[in-house]
Amino acid sequence: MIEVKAAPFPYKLDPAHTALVVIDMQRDFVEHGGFGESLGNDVTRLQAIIPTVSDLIALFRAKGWPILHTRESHLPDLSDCPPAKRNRGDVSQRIGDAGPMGRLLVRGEPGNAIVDACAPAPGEMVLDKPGKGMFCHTDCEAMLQAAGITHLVFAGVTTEVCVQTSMREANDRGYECLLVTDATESYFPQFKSAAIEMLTAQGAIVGWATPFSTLKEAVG
Ligand code: TIU
Repeated sequence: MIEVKAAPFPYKLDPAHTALVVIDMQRDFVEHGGFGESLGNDVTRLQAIIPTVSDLIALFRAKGWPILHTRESHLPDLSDCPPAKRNRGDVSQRIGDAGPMGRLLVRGEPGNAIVDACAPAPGEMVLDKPGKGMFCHTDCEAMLQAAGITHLVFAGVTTEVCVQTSMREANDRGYECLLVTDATESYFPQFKSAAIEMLTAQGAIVGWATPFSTLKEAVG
């Protein structure tokens, strides 16, 4: 076990059974004209973490540890997008509507691609998910079990929406979870800090949090 300094106390990382989960680093959330902007958000806030997420991915590649990339996406016929999700935000620019990067949040469209700096390499796991959480209506649990994964290191966007939901789902399924604090971002700084506090409070009720430099130092 590798001990990583973290909040609220050291996280024990099992190097043979740990995967990096990079949540939704898609053009739809970080570039102009995508789904994130259609919801009224300032997407430039999220662009700041791209170099750190890229360095984190490089660290896991150098170690030979598995990486799972998720994409929030819907089928072209939107049969996996319930009205409870589609009828939110600006109704003139809903999921499935045409935008400058193709149809918003639709699988295979240019805007649905992961940004180049964080793009999956051949052989890495890629998971399309229709919800916020990575276990909802996906094969995530089977994929992780097949790879023998018990520990998950989280990065990506947005902290309090898809990252937090996925981390909560993972903890409920028995995974030991660590969030890399400068490899995740929110459109709302106060929501990011609140999410990290909520996840780590009460003796790591959901999991642990640490910055990238601390993780890198620990794993060597
Ligand atoms: N809106 C927002 O903050 N996030 C999302 O809709 N999806 C993800 O977090 N990936």
